[in-house]
Amino acid sequence: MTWLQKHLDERDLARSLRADVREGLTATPKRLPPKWFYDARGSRLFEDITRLPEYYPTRTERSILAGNAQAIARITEAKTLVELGSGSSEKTRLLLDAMLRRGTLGSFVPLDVSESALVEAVESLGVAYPGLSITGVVGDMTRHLRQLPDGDSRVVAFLGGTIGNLVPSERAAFLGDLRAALHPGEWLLLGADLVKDPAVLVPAYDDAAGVTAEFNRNVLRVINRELRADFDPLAFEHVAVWDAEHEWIEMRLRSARQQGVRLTDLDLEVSFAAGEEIRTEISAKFRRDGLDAELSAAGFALRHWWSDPRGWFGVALAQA
Ligand code: AVJ
Repeated sequence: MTWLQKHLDERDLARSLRADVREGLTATPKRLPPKWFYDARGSRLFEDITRLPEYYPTRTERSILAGNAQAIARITEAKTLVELGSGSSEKTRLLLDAMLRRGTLGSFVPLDVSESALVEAVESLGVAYPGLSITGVVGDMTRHLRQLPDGDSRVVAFLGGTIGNLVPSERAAFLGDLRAALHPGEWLLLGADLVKDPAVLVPAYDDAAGVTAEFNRNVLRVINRELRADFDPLAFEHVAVWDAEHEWIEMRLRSARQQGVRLTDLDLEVSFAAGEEIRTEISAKFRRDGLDAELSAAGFALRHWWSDPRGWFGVALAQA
């Protein structure tokens, strides 16, 4: 059986896009939040990224989950699996299979801002897992955690390293809210990309085929369409830099020349100096100890930690 719960509609999304773009493009330095990459084309480009030779996180996390899904099912005895930012829910199948084999699991609750991606995932999972109750929640994981369906023995999976899109203060707020939404004893399964040689990190965000560059520029195409703006995406260069102090990758779009952009629906004109950059994403990289401290500060206890042989990606299982 499948269900859909909506906490966001087109109008909420349009409103928050307008606010984010106005705020970000009138700030110094300019910035745009990464959540607006993911329209249908952006989601497809991200799927392409996950298959690039340089982009190791997805396949590394998948190998960790494949090797430990059974242990995760045994330790958590999950009755409900919640997945935040589920996208296509592909890696989730590893967890669902293990939890179903264990015999504890009754429901799956994927949450995503993209209704189309969610509906697609819910429908294909509904066919693959006919005995499972699946409730798709259209929502923003930083705003709608309290509206997650209540249950018992829930495991909240937040995979892919998406926690790295948040700066430390945002992570503290997010983890605190998540802890507050859970009952003591429930679980967080968290995937985090780890600090490593920048010679590995940077190409993962600046691939030879230019897919990440197109993904990055896609936010400008989204703004053009949704806010009737006239960005020339090809007049912005893709930039990926390793910030060693903050231990995060920063993606930026660098204006190739002095130019003006009109955003009709915001009644806003924005000018760019030659070489001026918009920060479009941070992707923070973690160390086990740092993550342990952040989890503890939010009221979670780190119970298990799995990594790959090269120590490139970490999966934490923490208990509320
Ligand atoms: C989906 C946020 C985990 O940070 O690695 C991939 C997004 N950006 N390439 C990441 C992304 C550029 C990705 N996350």
